[in-house]
Amino acid sequence: MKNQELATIFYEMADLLEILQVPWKPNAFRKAARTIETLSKPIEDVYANGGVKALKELPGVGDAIANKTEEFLKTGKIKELHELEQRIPKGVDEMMHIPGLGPKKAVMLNKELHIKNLRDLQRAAETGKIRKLAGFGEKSEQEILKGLSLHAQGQERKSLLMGLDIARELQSRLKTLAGVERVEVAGSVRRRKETIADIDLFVTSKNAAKVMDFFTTMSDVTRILAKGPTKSAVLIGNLQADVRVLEPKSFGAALQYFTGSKEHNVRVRQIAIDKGFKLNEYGLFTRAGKYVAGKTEQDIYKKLNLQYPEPELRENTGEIEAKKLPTLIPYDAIKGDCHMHTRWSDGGNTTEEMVRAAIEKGYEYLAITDHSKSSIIANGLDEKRLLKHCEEIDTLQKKFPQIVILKGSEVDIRKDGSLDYKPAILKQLDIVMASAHQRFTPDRAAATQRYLKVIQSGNVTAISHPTGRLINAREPIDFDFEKVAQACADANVFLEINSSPSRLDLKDSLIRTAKELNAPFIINTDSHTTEHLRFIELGIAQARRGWLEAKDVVNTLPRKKFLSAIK
Ligand code: DGT
Ligand code: CA
Ligand code: ZN
Repeated sequence: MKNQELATIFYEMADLLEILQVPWKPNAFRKAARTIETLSKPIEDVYANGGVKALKELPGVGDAIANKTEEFLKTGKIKELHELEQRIPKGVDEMMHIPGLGPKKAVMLNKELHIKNLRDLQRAAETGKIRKLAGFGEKSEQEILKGLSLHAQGQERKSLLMGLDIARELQSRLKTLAGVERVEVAGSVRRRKETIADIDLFVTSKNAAKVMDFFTTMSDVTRILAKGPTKSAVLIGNLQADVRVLEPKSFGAALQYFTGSKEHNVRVRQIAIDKGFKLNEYGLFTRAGKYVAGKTEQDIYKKLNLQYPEPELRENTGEIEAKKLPTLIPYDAIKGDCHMHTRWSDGGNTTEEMVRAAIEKGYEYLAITDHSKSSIIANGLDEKRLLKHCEEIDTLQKKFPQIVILKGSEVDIRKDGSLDYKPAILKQLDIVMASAHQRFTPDRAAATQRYLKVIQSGNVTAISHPTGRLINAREPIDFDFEKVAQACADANVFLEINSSPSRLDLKDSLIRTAKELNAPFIINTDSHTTEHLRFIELGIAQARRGWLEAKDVVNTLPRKKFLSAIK
């Protein structure tokens, strides 16, 4: 699967074009990169099945980008990227990827301080050289240091979406091999952790050698890290994937062991010892070494007199002690997606295309929530366009009676805690998602007050991506989360679990905190194309990691009950 590799190239080209101040092209490349990185099927398959024409049907992919994609798939590289790289001073490209630095600042640092790599940058920031430059200050120096450390983390851990996509692709390939019986994914991917370091795959097969040969010679392997008789590791793009071949008799034990987390396993192993057993990746044994269980995970937990914990719960955060574990919200429980964008603001599809895609997903309802007027770069709607958009939705509702189309908005929260539209306008909408997109002064008390004012205004249904973090790229807004969650519980304002792979906001631990305060939840995708509707799975995964049940999440309700719940 070459999606990530190609998307990375296009992002890179966008950045370089931006440094060269080429107009609009950077955004076109970014849009295409986003489409490709979130595509559910391998880009090479799209091309193999339909050629350049099929590529051009992807949102944001036109002639030029389709041809570049073809060039990449045929030759493994894109000539223009290398040409662009020649034109950019050394170090600028690397620097502009640091959160808090853009292309302009990166160019300046190179020009004025001759910074040629991240090590230079770190040293310059630490020794107070940057604050002396025009346009920089002590604060931007601090931000650069913080950005450098965020960047260092980002280099190691990949998004759950990428982990899941590649793991599933590898799983389905391995399943087609003759002699292979079971293939399972373990590790942090199985626990649906928000970021992952690598992919851990487990196979039962009578012909281990064949599995090893196949795995290390797949066309998208960029490097073979290890190849042994029953265990191999490769890089796919820059993501490591490990595979092990096991005996059926110890399959459950290995799955349990390698699913982790390590902290969970330490506890389970201690319990085994306390009960007179020994537990390892080969099975559960008596002290004398007699095999007791190991074929399935359930057998092992049962023999230890423990409830079976779903993988998402295995973090040693109370799942062992809990009197009764929650019945986690099922992956198919969501009945409608209530946060998505169309071409009216910054989405890539028309309203009708989004509606059709929601119907195809089997939803009973959806909400269209384009941006409000303060989101200028996102082409936010002023009042006039908002009302026009509502008319379009009325027309579509007649055309598609099988689904309820809610008129909504993702409304910006302003500095004084007021909303971007007047209450009289908001009253005409079915659903109002309030978003803090702008980060005013970083003042905890003011940020908390701002949220409280919004929640108590009586004009909003939910708070979107409440902490505003971007994984590995942007810190969350600093505010008193418990106070805000409590206010949501009191005012029946929903906290969104935003499923966008770079957000996953709220994250697992905050979901759990809010649940303990009885705050209500809604899980949405914040889709910008029809393809993004599949992100819902990631949001549900985080909800499960936050111990939520279906009843905690309003959009598990069937349409009638849902509509009265959000009134
Ligand atoms: P990751 O890869 O950092 O996203 O997270 P994991 O949990 O997938 O960690 P990984 O790949 O290093 O190991 C997979 C599982 O194997 C881990 O969750 C638990 C188990 N494991 C690995 N090393 C140890 C260890 O030293 N002790 C115990 N008890 N379990 C381990
Ligand atoms: Ca792992
Ligand atoms: Zn949005």
